[in-house]
Amino acid sequence: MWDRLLTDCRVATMEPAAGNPLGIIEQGAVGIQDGRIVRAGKRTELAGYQAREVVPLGGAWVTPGLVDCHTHLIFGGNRADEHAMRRAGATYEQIAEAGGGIASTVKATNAAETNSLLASAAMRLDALMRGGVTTIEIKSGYALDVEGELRMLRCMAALAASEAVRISPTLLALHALPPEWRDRRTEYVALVVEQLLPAAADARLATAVDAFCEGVGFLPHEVERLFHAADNHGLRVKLHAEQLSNRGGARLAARFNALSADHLEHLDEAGVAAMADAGTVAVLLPGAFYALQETRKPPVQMLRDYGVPIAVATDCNPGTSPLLSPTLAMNLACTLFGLTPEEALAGMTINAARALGLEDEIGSIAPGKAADLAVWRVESLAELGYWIGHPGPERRIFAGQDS
Ligand code: DI6
Ligand code: FE
Repeated sequence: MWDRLLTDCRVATMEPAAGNPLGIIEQGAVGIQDGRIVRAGKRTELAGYQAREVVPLGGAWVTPGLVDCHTHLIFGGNRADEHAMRRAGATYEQIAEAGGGIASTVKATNAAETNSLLASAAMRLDALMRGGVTTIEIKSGYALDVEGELRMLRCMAALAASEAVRISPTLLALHALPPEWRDRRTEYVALVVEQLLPAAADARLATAVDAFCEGVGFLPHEVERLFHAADNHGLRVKLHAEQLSNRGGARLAARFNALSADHLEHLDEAGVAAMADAGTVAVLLPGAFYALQETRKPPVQMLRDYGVPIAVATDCNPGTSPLLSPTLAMNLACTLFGLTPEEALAGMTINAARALGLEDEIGSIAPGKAADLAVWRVESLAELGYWIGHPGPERRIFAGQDS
């Protein structure tokens, strides 16, 4: 006997079939057992199965729970003051050079008690979860010393234990050079590569490693050292690449079989081709594009032409994307980057799962996968990327349970 049978619903399995890219099942039903999906199909096909609880959904849409595959959710303070400075004409780089930007969040993060860091992150997490998120990637990167970065990773483990959400922890090892290391770049990279990364890997606190490959961040040869170390410690890699300029980051990431390259506004054809060959997912972050009032868009058509899977994420962070709504990220991806509503939905489900290396576990409604689902009271799926900040699903099901 199954635990639950969701019935009288329309299901977007996100398992593509011929002529049915979203794997839609009209008049569908979904069987759940031990927190996993046992079967999805026509309600008539599933009618013969017994379930302890039958949940009629009155024609609502069921999708996989949303996957936010790129966030910097944990940080102290916020940067509303910079929002004002930017309105007065300052650029992100100018603010960073004047000691604001990431450096100011690092100060606030390191000054915060662990409990208050957790409380503020939980508040943001709650907003994203109410928006339909059932899996979230969180990056460290706002401590910039060994103990502090490990503390950020431990906060992720604590949130995973206390909240009804799956957390994919990423060590954002090379985010910004701390000012006190200004004249010792190489030594800082060595500290990260030789001490921080091995400590995080040994303690199993992170599953992937990331870096900010940019003029205001780290250069490709520095990122390469980090990626070699990640390989040696069995950690997957991801990269903030070609956000503000083209540094060849996407090609570098692809050479290391990266799970994803993220941002990509300045991505060129060589980068797209390399990503296609490596199966690296393109993670688009329209919240940062919007907040920075960028004008150069990622090459979406070229990504499509080369068959690079496209994901969409909030990039929730205090500096460039204070975005707390997954469906608003989908809307922005459609409106600003020209994704179709279907692409935006795939971008926050199956392709986001791929960007985390979790495509066997989550991201679509298929037998054996986690029963992480969202039930939407909408007429059509296009509404998810249509409302400018949809309030979220009517029900959010995590590991088979309403939460
Ligand atoms: N790229 C971003 O958009 C964020 N980090 C990064 O590497 C910005 C982080 C911040 O400004 O606090
Ligand atoms: Fe980011």
